[in-house]
Formats: sequence, structure tokens, C-alpha cells
Amino acid sequence: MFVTETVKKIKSMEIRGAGRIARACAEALRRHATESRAGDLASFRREMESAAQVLVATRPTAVSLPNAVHLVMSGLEQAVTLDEARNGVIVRAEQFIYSSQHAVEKIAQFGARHIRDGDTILTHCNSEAALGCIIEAHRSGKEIEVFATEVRPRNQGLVTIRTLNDAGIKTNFIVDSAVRSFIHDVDLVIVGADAVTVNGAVVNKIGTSQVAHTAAEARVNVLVAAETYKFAPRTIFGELIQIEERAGNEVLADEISRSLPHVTVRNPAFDVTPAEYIDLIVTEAGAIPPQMAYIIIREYLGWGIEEFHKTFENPTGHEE
Ligand code: RI2
Repeated sequence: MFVTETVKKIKSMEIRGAGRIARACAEALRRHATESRAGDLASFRREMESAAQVLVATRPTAVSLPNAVHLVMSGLEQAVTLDEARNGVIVRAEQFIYSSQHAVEKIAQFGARHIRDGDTILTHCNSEAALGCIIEAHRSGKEIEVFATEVRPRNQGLVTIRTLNDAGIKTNFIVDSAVRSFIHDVDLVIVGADAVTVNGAVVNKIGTSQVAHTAAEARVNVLVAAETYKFAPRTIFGELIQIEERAGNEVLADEISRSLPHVTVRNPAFDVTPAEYIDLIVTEAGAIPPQMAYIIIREYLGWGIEEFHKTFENPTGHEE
């Protein structure tokens, strides 16, 4: 089953990166709707809802995932026949996948304008939105150089340096702890995002906040490349972004851990960079200061808010 396969690949991080995860889930729901053998609307809804739940539970931090699933599932809302429901899901999934890819391209164009000829850029982890900006600047003829971190423990930096190398961009590969040693060689930091909260804080790969703090201390600008569907509507109502803590054996082999009974490995996959360390968030709708996150949530993800109001006013969800 395609949904089960997608879940496995996301959990094992064969499919990773907030945007890719979101598109993979939209595609899984599209396939699920296409292949469903449900005989009536009610059972189709049930099937789709349980698939959506399983997909949302794969990784807890990247808000792009529930946002994409919510958008695709909204195709069911107005449906009165099985065909309408199936079609609604398929159309929304295709729309999301198309607009997500388009968003990454637009961000690359907008972000590249913030990179000057001769700039040295530092990036952390592997973000297609962030790399898009760097590659677009190079493509437009700007001479640039990159510092890319290793990104312990999953080494996503290896994916980044391969992409940069293939694009012919001069790249320095450094361990995560070397960022402060090189920050004075850097003109601009560009990273991606897994979630952006209403107060403009950015949740991204563990270590991002240290990078941003170091950059702030050195007066180096930090640019975040994030599609609008990475913004988290429910943070308006105080919901916190859950930080995924992954298995300890990603950091320390089990046999070593077993020999150290007093040692516990902690492995949070993400951290929170406060808005004060971020200069701009580049979205497909344009670049905004992080303090304007509320506007993006309101304008682009308003459905989350309206829905929350409905539940809040009528918590049982029953018609009055
Ligand atoms: P794009 C990744 O998470 C990284 O934290 C990266 O910065 C972020 O998603 C955004 O990536 P992980 O899946 O959507 O590697 O820009 O844990 O590709």
C-alpha cells in the first residue's frame, strides 16, 4: 500500500526535508483516493481520514506535513457523492504538489536577489528552499562561495555538498562546531525551516539556533527560506511546536550505549531560533521580517484559524 510505504520512507528519513515530506503525503493521499475500493461516501471518508492520521503522525515537527494533509483533505468537505469526494482529494493533492514546487522556485528567485556578487554564504542542514536561493544566485552569474555544515547526527550536510558540487559552486565542508571559527569569512547565512511560529521564531534542524546566534554576534544577516505552508496557524492559539526527539543510536551505537549504563543519549532533531536572530524570511509571497509571520498565517492559512474558532465556540462539533 502506497500510504504504508510513504510512512516507512518518512520515518526512516529516506524521504526527508519539510517540503518533500509534505509533497510525499499529498501524493500518498492522491494515490489512496485513486485506488480506494470504498463503496460509499461514508466509508471513503473513513478510509481517507485514517490514512491522513497515519501520515500526520510520521514526524511531529515539520508543520508543512499537517498543513498539506489538511489542504488535501479539505477536498472532501463539500462532497455529497463518492465521485465528488474522490475527485476533490485528487484535485487538491495535485494543486498542492504543483504550488509547492512552484513556491520553491519563486523563493529561489527572491532569495537569490539578497545574495551579492562575491558573497560567501553559510548554510546548515539540507533545505531545498535554501539551496534553491544559492543555486539561483550562482546560475545568474554571481561568483559565490559556500560553507556547509556536516549536520550531526544524520549528516544531511553530505547531501548539501553533493548538490553544491554538482552545481559547480565552490564549497567548504565544516563540522558543526566550526561555525564560529569561520563566521567572519561569511557574508550571509541561509537556512530552511520546518516550522515558523506566529512570533516569527523558526524551528529548523538542531544547531540552527547556534548558527543564528553566532551570526547575530558577528553582525552577519540570517535569511530563512520558507514556503507559506511552513507557517503554523495553531501557534496563534498557543499551541507549541513539538520538537522531535529521535533514537539515541543515531548519535551513539547501541553497543557503546550498553556499556555506559549511566549515560543517556539525547537527540532532539530540531531547535528554535528566536525572531531577533532572523533578518528576513523569504516566502513565495515575498520576503518578510519574521515579526510579520502573523500576516502570512492570516492571509495564506486563514482556514486553520476559522476552523479553530468553530471548535472553540462549539467544542462538541455538533450542530446547534
Ligand atoms: P526544505 C529538514 O528537516 C531540515 O531541517 C531543513 O532545513 C528543513 O527540513 C526544510 O527543508 P529533516 O527532514 O523543505 O532533514 O527546505 O529533519 O527542503
